[in-house]
Amino acid sequence: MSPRKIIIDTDPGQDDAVAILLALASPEDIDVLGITAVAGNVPLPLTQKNARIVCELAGKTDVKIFSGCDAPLSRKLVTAEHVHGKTGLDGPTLPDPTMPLQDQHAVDFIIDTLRAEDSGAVTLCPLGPLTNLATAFNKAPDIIERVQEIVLMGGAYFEVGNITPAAEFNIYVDPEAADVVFKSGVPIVVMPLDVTHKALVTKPRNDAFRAIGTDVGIAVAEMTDFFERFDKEKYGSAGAPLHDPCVTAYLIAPDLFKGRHVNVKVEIQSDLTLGMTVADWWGVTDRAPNALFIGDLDADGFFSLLTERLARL
Ligand SMILES: [Ca+2]
Repeated sequence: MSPRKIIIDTDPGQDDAVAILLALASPEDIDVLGITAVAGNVPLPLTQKNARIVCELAGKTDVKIFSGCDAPLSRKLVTAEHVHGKTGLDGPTLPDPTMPLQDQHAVDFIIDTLRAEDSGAVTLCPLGPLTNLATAFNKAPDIIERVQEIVLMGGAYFEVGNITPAAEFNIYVDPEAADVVFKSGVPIVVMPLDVTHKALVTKPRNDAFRAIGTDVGIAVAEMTDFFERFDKEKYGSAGAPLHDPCVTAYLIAPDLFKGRHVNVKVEIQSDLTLGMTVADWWGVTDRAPNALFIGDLDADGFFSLLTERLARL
């Protein structure tokens, strides 16, 4: 099989960085057509810069990186420096990037790519708020039916919220954009907190990254070290959850994951539960399934895949 063509839409973020590194380390499985940055964990000037820092760390300076939307469709941007640090990539000391940012807007790159490639040949992989995707779908509805699949990190159901009691960060930041995406009719695979909170970087797993001994291995160990203090304090968990790498790992090894085809709707009105992903896990409504909502993963298999692939960079 030829590698799957993808666009990574991202707001790096330490876990975004690891997701990108996994994709770039896996050319036999994944062909990264471009990386589009969006405002999220930190403001856009930092997310586009961090995307370039990560590609340079991987030694992949030919990857095309685009800057996208700097604010949600109709709300004020909420960021997450309390989790990711001031730069979004706090932890390792990494040099400022010298590789270029493309001139084209991320939204136009998404539109042009979907029109230029065969219909059904491109998968979209959002790792942040869904603003760039929704803007592209609103601007060019003809591209919607050309998307092969959307594999995204976002939402939560049994694990409930991390930014509010009801909502996960990516969906909460731009619930209207998430609503557009979940109503689009494109096949969607969702990596909610329900599964990402099972992908924990325990001490032995962090040691395994460090033991790779390369710049990439050490940087990933330092990033997950930094990231972990927040989750240890908040959840009392054994380490940092690697949210976004679940997306790129799914593209390589879908058998590591288990979920259900269910209906998912995004709350866009209530102040109390804004951005909640209401997943009909028990099939108690007649709403048609629109997403494969993942609930479990083989965590050991996931970390061995990740460590083995990162060692290639
Ligand atoms: Ca992210």
